[in-house]
Order: sequence, then C-alpha cells, then structure tokens
Amino acid sequence: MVAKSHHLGLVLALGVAMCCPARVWAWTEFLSMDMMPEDVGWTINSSSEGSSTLFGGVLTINSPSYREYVAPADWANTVDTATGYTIEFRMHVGLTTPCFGYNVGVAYGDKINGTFLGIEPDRIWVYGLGVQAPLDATQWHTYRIVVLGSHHRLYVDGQLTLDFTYSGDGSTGAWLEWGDIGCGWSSSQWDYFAYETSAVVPVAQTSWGKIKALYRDER
Ligand SMILES: [Ca+2]
Repeated sequence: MVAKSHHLGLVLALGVAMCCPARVWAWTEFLSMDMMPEDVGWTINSSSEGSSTLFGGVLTINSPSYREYVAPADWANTVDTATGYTIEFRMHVGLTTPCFGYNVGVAYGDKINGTFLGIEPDRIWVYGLGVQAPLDATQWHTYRIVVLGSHHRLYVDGQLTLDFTYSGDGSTGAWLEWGDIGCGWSSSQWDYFAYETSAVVPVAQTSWGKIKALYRDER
C-alpha cells in the first residue's frame, strides 16, 4: 500500500511537471506594434493630426496636436466593471508641451466613468481627481491599469503606484484611446498595448515588461 501510494505520488508529480507550461494570458486585444494599429482593427480619432511610424516593433507617435488610437468595438461591447478589466502597455514619452494639463496618455470609458490618465515626462496623474505620482516617464516603463468596480489601480513595472476609487462621473460612454490624447505637441514611443475585458488579469500572469516576448513565443 505504501509503495502504491508512493508510485501514485510519483505519477502525479511527473504529470504536474510535464503538463502546463506557464500560461500566457489571452488578452482580448494585443498590439505588438509589428503592424500599424489601424491595420489590425484600431481606428484613429477623426480629429487627429500628426503621424506615427513603426520601426523594430515600436510605434513612434509625433503629433502637433492629437494622434489617438481608438479600440475596436470589442472594448465597448464587453467592458464591464463588475467583472473588471485590465489595460497594459509599455511606453515612454519624449518631449511634450501639455495642453489642459495632459498630453500623452490613456483615456478609458467603462460605462461608469470616463478616466484620463496623463503620462508626462515627470509624473503620471489622473485628470480631474488630483491623483498623481512623480515618475521619470521618459524611461521605458510597463504600465498596468486594473479596474474592478469603482476601484482603480495603476501599476508601474509591477509596483502599485496609484490606487483610487472613482465612483461614477456620470459618463456612460465606453471608449478606450491611447497615444497623444491632449492638444499640445508630443512625442512618444509604444512597445505594446493590450487589454482584457473578461476579467482582471492576475498580477502573477506576467513578468513585467516581458509579455510581448511571451506573447510571441506563444504564437
Ligand atoms: Ca497632443
């Protein structure tokens, strides 16, 4: 009996060891910047100006005013604060001249709130809420926005950096835009942009800044 259970344990241990390499989260959308966003379903805000170029898997946006990429309809169709959602991207900003306070960043509407995360060379902040943190955003960082209900968390390179509740600003729109979202001039570079709307992505599901490489391995 002892031998049998030992054998069973060995079989189970082998089974665990042989099965299931670390799963890569199946993002609802994942832009690896190997193609222009508009070639894979994203659109450009019709008021946009400026230009963007691809080189080496990095998208560079140079914009005299706006150059915003707008998520495909699956964002609007599926975003739900009850199940939560996650937005993750890796980028850095160059010089910017902010207008109305922010310039480069991410704007996300989830049918409960419309939130504007500004990423300036020396800080990140949420427009209208007075929530901010100093950051050298001219360096590459991986940003993750995690929202569940009215609870918003922003991680920078895996560190919880902004944590706030936003209990409804009356906005019922569903949108997701990123890039040059303010009216001043800006330059920024983006390595990838991803979002998941079916659930909050577990923190353990990525090694920060590496999901692009993992995603490529998975394909
Ligand atoms: Ca701008």
